[in-house]
Amino acid sequence: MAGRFITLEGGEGVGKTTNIAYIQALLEEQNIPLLLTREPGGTTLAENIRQLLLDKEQESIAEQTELLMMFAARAQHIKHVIKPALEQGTWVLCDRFTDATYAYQGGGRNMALSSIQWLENFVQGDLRPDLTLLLDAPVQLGMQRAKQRGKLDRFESEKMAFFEQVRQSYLSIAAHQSERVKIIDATQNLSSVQAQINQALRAFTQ
Ligand code: Z5A
Repeated sequence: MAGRFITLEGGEGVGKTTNIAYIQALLEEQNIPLLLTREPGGTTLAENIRQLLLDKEQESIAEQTELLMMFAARAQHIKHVIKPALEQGTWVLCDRFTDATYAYQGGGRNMALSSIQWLENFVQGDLRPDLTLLLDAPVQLGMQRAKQRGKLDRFESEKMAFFEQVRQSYLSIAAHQSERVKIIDATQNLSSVQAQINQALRAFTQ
């Protein structure tokens, strides 16, 4: 495909949303046509699934249901947004993708990695991110930052042990796929985080 696919990953409050505009500016400086999107979400139906997933007032969601809803939203997103953009030569910058499923449903909820792998192949075919920026910070720090923004959603209301497993899963993915996944130390102040992002993107676009 002509466009490149970049994803942004990390636990709660590590600064993904904060840094998206910065990454957008860096790529647009190089005249790269870019589409910003997010998961779960990115189409009307997938955003509706997102609302259901984040709402903590409804009936409890079985972990199998949660996993299938993540991939249902993803299938819709890939077919209607991500693939058409990449095929046209537009780059796609996505706030979270399947690494989040390995980290949250695999690491956090202890679901079998073989089930996630099967769904990944079924839904994505050979589509995988070309570059992933993993913003990493201790769970406590990310949670403190996330809490500053107000009410916690269904995921953010999980216990610390859950988020620790999520973080360790992300770090394990980065260790095994170091060509694709670049770790950004998100404990630093914003300008230092952005300097690291800049360096990783320049290495990728050169
Ligand atoms: N999920 C899943 O389980 N499985 C999947 O397959 C997928 C997702 C795709 C929604 O994700 C939930 O879906 C998510 C996982 C699950 N769980 N949760 N929760 P989301 O991406 O929409 O939600 P999120 O992870 O909660 O994102 P977030 O909390 O918005 O975090 P963030 O975007 O990384 O952080 P931020 O809003 O940019 O920053 C937080 C605060 O910190 C803010 O006030 C900033 O000004 C401040 N900040 C940021 N960087 C810094 C630095 N460097 N220094 C100081 N302060 C900073």
